[in-house]
Amino acid sequence: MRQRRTFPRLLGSLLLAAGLAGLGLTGATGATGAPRAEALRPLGAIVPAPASVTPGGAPYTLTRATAVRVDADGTGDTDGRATRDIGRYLADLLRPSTGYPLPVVDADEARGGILLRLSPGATALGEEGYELRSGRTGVTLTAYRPAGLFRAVQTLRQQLPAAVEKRTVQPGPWRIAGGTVTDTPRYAYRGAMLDVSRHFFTVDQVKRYIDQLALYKINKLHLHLSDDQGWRIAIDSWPRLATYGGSTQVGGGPGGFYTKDDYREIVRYAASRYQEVVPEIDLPGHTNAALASYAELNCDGVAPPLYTGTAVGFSSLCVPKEITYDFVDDVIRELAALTPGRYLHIGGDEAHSTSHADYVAFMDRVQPIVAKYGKTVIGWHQLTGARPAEGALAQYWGLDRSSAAEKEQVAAAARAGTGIILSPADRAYLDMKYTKDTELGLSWAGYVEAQRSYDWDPATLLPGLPATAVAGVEAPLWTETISQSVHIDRMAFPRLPGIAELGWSPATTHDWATYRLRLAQQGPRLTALGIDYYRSPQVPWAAE
Ligand code: NGO
Repeated sequence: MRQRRTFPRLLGSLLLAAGLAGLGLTGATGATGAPRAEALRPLGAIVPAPASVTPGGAPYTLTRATAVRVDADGTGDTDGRATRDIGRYLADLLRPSTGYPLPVVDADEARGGILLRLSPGATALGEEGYELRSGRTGVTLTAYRPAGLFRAVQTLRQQLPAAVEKRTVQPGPWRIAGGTVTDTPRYAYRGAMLDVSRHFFTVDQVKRYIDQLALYKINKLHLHLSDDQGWRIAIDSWPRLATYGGSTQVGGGPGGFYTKDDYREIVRYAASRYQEVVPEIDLPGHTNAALASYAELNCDGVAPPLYTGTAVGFSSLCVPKEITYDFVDDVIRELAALTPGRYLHIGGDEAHSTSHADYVAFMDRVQPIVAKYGKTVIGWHQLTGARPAEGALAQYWGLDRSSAAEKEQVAAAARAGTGIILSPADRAYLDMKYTKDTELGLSWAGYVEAQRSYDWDPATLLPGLPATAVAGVEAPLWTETISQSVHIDRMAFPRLPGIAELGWSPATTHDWATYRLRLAQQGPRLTALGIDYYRSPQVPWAAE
């Protein structure tokens, strides 16, 4: 690969300031009184910030004659299917607003236009990296692997005016600034979690969120599939889990569950957006829905009623009973068989009604079951109080004000080899209220405004944590107060893009003062996508 220039903070700020001044902000009117077309977005003024940007040369302008060309003789996509699918995805994104035909063709059937190519030589780009080159005659997206091309498409999309996201024909012009972006992610794990247990969300609602996550290069979709208030995945060997345990939700609504085909459809759709589904069955606490469905899982043999409140920490599987492990084995076997991804999340948080000794004994038995079915364990960071299996990841959800001892327990596990996913609740939890006036959400971890959620460094958050132990970041969205897509939109945006940037962009680009300007330009794009985001007063939102 060619020499790369990193995007130093000062240069970045200057370019951005100059570029944003030139943007002239949509909605302003020119001398004639007509709305001024959005000026050219400076190369790299996107979210997440790219690793390396070299602006220069003439922009490329999409026209009615533009073709999307695919060249798929590359590594890992010998029949060209993945590359062609990404080309189609791109054309589908651009057609409604541009009104152009944008045929998807083999690379040698046309010239110029937008070329998507896999290059077997571009190993330095890794799984998800890409290069975007834009000039007068065309745009070329190059990657080593299909996932890299998919990420490149998101960059190209964000370089175009926000109106490109609309579903009706818009005036244009559709220009992409000239130059080269070379980009690889800082962390391999960049997740978003959706709690479908407290409130159930349909397959279509999950797909909507997947599409939103794709725009910010998220690559893991963690589904919190079971909790006290609802069991959301069909398990053939224990059918009442879903049919009875899934029959309600917080507040007493009808709940719901995914059939195995529903779940496969979510997995397939996520994969088409290069997101790996990480299913979670929360154990041994947060299990009231299961305990209510099968009396024999309870130590006293009596099934509790279904639960529709929001308290935590009151339920536990019966650690001494053998049937508990038959149950866990069956559930993990069936879920692992449905899940092509590497991970299986076993919860492990707030097991307040399980003794420490029982908790450790339980985790000693359950982690090998996950391994037996070919998956890698993820647990909430309380797992570090037991004996995390080799290769396991622990998901840290503590706070600035968490005790030094709790933080050290996690850091020590990391030094002993456990990988860490960072989801500090007072930064990364999307269900925390922004301010005291936020209608939705909780506030037990504090208020989390846009700046607070962005302004931390995954590498230094936990004292004594080796930088190499950080697998990445994840933004969880718990849904005690959230029951509709518009609620998801309002809580995830604008914080989700910030967490996504922490996961993707090099530490050298981390700077709130310049980030907020790039974020401000996302406003009209989110609106064009139909996302009614929280207008944080900390961000100088671009006019719409
Ligand atoms: C905690 C708790 C969840 C709540 C959430 C609400 C974890 C890991 N366990 O996070 O059950 O839904 O807070 O913010």
